[in-house]
Amino acid sequence: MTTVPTWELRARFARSLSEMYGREVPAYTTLVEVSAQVNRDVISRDGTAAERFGSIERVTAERHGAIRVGTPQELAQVARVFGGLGMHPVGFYDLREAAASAVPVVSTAFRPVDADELARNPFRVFTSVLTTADPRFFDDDLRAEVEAFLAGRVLFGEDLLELADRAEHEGGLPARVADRFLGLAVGAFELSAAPVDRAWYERLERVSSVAADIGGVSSTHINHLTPRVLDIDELYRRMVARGVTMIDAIQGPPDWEGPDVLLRQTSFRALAETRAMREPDGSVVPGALRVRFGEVEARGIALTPAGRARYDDLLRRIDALLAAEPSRARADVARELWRESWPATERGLLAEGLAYFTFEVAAGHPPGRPPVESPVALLDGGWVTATPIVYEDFLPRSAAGIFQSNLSGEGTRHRSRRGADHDAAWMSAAIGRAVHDPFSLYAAQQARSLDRVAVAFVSAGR
Ligand code: OOG
Ligand code: NI
Repeated sequence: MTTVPTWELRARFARSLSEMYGREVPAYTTLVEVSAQVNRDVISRDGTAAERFGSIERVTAERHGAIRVGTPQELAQVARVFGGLGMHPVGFYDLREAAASAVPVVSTAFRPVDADELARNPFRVFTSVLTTADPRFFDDDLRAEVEAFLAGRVLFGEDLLELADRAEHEGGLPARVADRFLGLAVGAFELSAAPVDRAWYERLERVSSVAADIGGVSSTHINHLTPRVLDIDELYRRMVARGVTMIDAIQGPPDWEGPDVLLRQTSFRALAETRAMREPDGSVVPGALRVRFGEVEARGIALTPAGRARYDDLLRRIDALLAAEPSRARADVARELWRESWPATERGLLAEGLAYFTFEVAAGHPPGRPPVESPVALLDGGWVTATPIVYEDFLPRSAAGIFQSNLSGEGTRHRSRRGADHDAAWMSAAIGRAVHDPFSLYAAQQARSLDRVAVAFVSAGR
């Protein structure tokens, strides 16, 4: 029997999830259609330059999802499911202080880490876990009640987890077993028809609607699925023209003439969905919850720690300028500052050590061996080509914006209490697997390419 390799399991999982989510949230299908149109138009406008950050096949198939779980145990189980799909935890995001409203979660993203695997299918899932141990959100009594509720539910059955482990150990699954694994995996993220206990849900909602979405129900569900688009400003205009109410801005770096860096995202709230509600008297009545939404993103070059520090500093300066002159449009202020402080070319980013690239020996390079070593000197001398490494991760501030646009009320956060210490090490221990540092992954990819270049020049005896 033929084996379905890991990357194909992941690609099929992303496709089935997309079909399921399209049935559940029809506005998602519209978003995917408009994104595909924009991508086709950009390709015919810009030709191969449009594929600088990934082939059109990759970009068209590319999605990220978001899910939320309640406990470290559930997180460890999710990690097993994603492990079977070749997706590993990368990065730590602390959203507890990042938004104006209360968001009691910390997060990581599960994604492929090897360049080849990313090129085959880059599916990633932003995964958050409820911080029940954080006294700023939960007092001792509520914490005990939430934890007891969560301990009593099963999100992922034993058979699903065993198949995931097998897929991980064997690097794939036999075809028929693969169908079963993917069916169970997609099913685990489907919106449940089970009645929601209204009183319990509303109690958690007073802490945060994110707490209610996670701990107020007996299953998990995909919260959103995000396609990738090559021109997000054009996408935004087309969605508005179709009458979709978008959030009032595109988050992340501004629209400008230089190279795209990191990640730009925008979103809209999906419609309320019918959910059965169990009332305190035991009766079940139709109700509605509005918890999901549509999001779309454009991706650019991955930044080095120095590049990221400059980016974060620019955001602070934009905030300060806007605080001083609130009547100005954020996008204009951002573009102006950007032009002053950000290199306008990929070469500029490389020369200032702000972004990551992969290097290859250039066709028609000068004879002999390069007399220089620095990547930018190799590039300038015509020895190598430099291709940007795409940013594969998330931005805490944009993530907080997404959560924020999804919240129905402020919630409550006791700022006077000390928060629970949750960091990347806590996350690794909870998951039972090391959480990768995104910068190290990009740096290693760049370093490997430089090694290959060095070996090529030496072994050619040049
Ligand atoms: C996740 C929000 C973060 C993104 O794209 O930054 C996110 C959530 O709402 O659960 O998906
Ligand atoms: Ni998202």
